[in-house]
Amino acid sequence: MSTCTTCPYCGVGCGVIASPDGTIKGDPDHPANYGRLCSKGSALGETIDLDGRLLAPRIGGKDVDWDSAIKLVAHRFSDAIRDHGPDSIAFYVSGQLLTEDYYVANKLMKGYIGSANIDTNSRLCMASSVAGHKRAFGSDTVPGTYEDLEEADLIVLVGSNLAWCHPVLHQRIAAAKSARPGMRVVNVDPRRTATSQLADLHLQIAPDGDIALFNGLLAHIAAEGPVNKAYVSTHVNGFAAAVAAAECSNPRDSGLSAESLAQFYAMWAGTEKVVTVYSQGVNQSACGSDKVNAILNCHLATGRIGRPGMGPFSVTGQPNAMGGREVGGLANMLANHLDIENAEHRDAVQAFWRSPTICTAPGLKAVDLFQACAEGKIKALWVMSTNPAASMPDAAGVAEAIGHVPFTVVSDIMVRTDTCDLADVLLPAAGWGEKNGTVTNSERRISRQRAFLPVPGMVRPDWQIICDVAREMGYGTAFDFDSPAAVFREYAALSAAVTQFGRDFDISGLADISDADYASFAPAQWPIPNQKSAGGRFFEDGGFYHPDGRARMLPISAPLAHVANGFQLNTGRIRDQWHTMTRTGKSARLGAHMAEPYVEVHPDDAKNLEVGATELIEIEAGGHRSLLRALPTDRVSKGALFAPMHWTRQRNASGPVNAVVHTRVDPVSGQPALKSGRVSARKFDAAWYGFVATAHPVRQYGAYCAVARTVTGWQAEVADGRPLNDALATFKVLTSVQGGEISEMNDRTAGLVRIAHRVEGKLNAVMFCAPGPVAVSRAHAIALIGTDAQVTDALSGRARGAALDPGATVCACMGVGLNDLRRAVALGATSIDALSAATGAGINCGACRPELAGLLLPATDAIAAE
Ligand SMILES: Nc1nc2c(c(=O)[nH]1)N[C@H]1C(S)=C(S)[C@@H](COP(=O)(O)OP(=O)(O)OC[C@H]3O[C@@H](n4cnc5c(=O)[nH]c(N)nc54)[C@H](O)[C@@H]3O)O[C@H]1N2
Ligand SMILES: Nc1nc2c(c(=O)[nH]1)N[C@H]1C(S)=C(S)[C@@H](COP(=O)(O)OP(=O)(O)OC[C@H]3O[C@@H](n4cnc5c(=O)[nH]c(N)nc54)[C@H](O)[C@@H]3O)O[C@H]1N2
Ligand code: SF4
Ligand SMILES: [Mo]
Repeated sequence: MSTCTTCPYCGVGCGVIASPDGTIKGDPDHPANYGRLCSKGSALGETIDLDGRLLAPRIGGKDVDWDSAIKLVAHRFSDAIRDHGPDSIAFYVSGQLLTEDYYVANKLMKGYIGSANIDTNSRLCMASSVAGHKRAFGSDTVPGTYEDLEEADLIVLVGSNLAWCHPVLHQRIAAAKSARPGMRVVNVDPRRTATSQLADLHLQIAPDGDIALFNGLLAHIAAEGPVNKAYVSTHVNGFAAAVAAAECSNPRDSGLSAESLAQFYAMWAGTEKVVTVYSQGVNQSACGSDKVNAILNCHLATGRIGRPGMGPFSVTGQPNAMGGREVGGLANMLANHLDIENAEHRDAVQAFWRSPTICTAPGLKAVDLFQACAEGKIKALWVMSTNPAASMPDAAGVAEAIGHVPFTVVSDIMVRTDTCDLADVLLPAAGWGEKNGTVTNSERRISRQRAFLPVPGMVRPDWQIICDVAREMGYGTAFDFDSPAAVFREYAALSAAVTQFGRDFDISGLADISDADYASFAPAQWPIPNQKSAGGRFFEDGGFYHPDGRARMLPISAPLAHVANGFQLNTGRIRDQWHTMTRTGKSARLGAHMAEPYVEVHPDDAKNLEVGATELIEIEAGGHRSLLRALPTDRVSKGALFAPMHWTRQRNASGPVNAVVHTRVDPVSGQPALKSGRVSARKFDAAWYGFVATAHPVRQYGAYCAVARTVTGWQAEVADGRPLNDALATFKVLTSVQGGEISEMNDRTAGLVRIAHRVEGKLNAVMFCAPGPVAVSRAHAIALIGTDAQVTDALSGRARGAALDPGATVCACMGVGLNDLRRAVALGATSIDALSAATGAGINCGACRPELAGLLLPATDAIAAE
């Protein structure tokens, strides 16, 4: 039997049809994706095994029963409240919790413990958008819908690598563009990315040049005419001051040429139907909130908002980033888009909850929260569904800070993560496919996640774990829910109880939803004031949420350029991994796209650092360092580096890249500036490099050791600064092999060592070591593991005869490699469709199509993994 559910990764919120045997298909009826899925969604079936799962509660590393774990957690929290007050407790939660989980966590902290020290990883993700929306609209409202992207004549993607991070939206835009060739796409990003390939114009902006760019646009709009005077005079305050401030900015501070600016301004001003999509290149900045308002100003001035095909569109990252904002998951918000600072709001929520208390002031935001941990102010911490020891800036400092907290609880689905490793108590949560609830996507659409797998071991859904702890703390009936439907009903009833405040978020129409209706709930966009009317756009006719009903344009100044030493470190995502890789890292197919952490560096900088392609770069800041594979490319500008955020201590011996990212935040939103670290960089002096393929997990060894799953087991890329004195001993440490036959080939003059291990006639592990980066076919070595291949073949390092090395995987679904594609290009393929026909690449989920397009460009433009 198959089940309709929702993908647990990005904020597109695609509908998925899943079967217990792991078969995954796109849901043709879901309005987010109409049947499409990207590579991560398609590979969900490969990530639901129980390998590495946390299946029982643990205290101090030992399995215990639930009763002992819940009692300990509740009593330690209650003791901390009694001895040090409510603010000595902190929850750090996640946009990957379901709405029901999030609602009860927030209710417990804000209404019962009586503190607002609950913040979420959305602080690292959406906080600047929330702040910008609230300043402009009086509410945290995303006005548009996905259809606007298809109806627009111009789409501007600012700080968004949509092709890799919201692939199904990217595909929807690509399809609309090929159906309507007049549609244009502009990409604003200091880096050339897979998304740039869809764009008619890539504006390779200076880091944080966005305000200069959009202030210049506003000044242009004011001077050249497309101001919507009727809209502004009826619905908008602050026009004159915003324009005056914009006129003080120099658009050239964006780093763009006068020609590019003129082209972009003419395009934007001259196109009524324009959508400006923005993401982390905007939010994750020390001036992120101001960037958001600089963009919103242009849409408000032209009245291009809330009508089909136009509007600002902040795309959310996590599957329930939007839901978390609705339930008040951030330390400075209350449930239902109500405000902590507003006494009437507080009273109404407290009255509805009939709670003994309610927080009266905003709590600690993520960076401050972990700072308070470091300072000993937090006596008990509960981390749920997020991995801050890897994903927070200054990750090493955060890990140390968690170590300072006398009592740390982590709810996760995995036993080992960088954060789980620091916990006193681990609570096993039900994962995707095992639990029920709702999520809200980027276009405000609420969809059900439904269970389709048996619940393994002792795991419980997060909402239930939170309620168990709350009950044990003595908050009894307020947490006596017997199902996620019951939690959802209360949440919707809260929405009904506070309609007098007239907030944008309204799901009062669901207050009486029955269990059966909840079970069969079809995706619906809020507002849902009653069951018959749902969805739509906001603000076409004004109706903003400031007390006077008008929007506010804000005077925004561009940040002062400051000269700094070293390299600017930009960070972000790759197509086939999700965050800290606890789930996507299980799929060999996804791992094959990019199997190790890397850093994009401009070829001139690489030359100056004397680092060759595939050598290692050591980046350093604040006494911490990270080792990454060098990828010289002019996709980044001189002086800039780009590294993906995904690799953690579990997968790279040198630890997460966030160890070297600073904790600078946006003063308005508290969101960290994760895209603009300052680091020094040098070549890592490796005495040797190695590559290992094995049937079994790798034990990390050496300064650099990046491990990944393969179709036949595991692989590791290794390097160390100390000489390789005993290759065999090193091989045994890495592979943990015992018994069997070992064959070693040594070329002492060239410093080459090759080792193969066979057990009962089957190849179990191979290792290749060399003084420089190891040049053997990874695909060949991996393919031989578990086969009866001869030692000479295994140690030859490349395929014999006609079998050619496919190269790094580009198409994860069909397993097509870069070399396969290059060969097809060499044989005459000149279009994406021809490449697909020749190799099979791109025929399933289509997420690699931007990379296929890149391969058809001149060599230096290719975006695929090299
Ligand atoms: N494959 C994959 N998809 C994901 C995720 C994942 O882990 N993997 N995570 C999800 C989550 S939670 C999120 S938040 C989203 C993030 O989605 P995106 O925001 O699209 O992804 P990022 O790679 O973080 O950053 C986007 C771009 O911002 C650019 N940038 C850096 N500095 C600036 C600047 O000053 N100005 C401008 N204009 N651009 C700049 C970077 O070069 C980068 O290409 O992705 C979601 N989707
Ligand atoms: N340098 C840099 N750092 C960044 C970013 C960046 O662009 N650059 N982006 C930031 C952004 S936007 C985000 S959103 C964060 C994301 O960072 P994190 O939230 O830390 O990353 P995840 O790997 O998604 O962590 C989710 C954790 O929850 C666990 N989990 C999965 N399902 C469940 C469940 O159902 N219940 C429970 N209890 N646990 C579960 C997973 O195993 C995993 O350990 O990273 C931020 N950090
Ligand atoms: S675009 Fe991909 S990752 Fe995002 S929801 Fe859809 S299938 Fe999942
Ligand atoms: Mo995010």
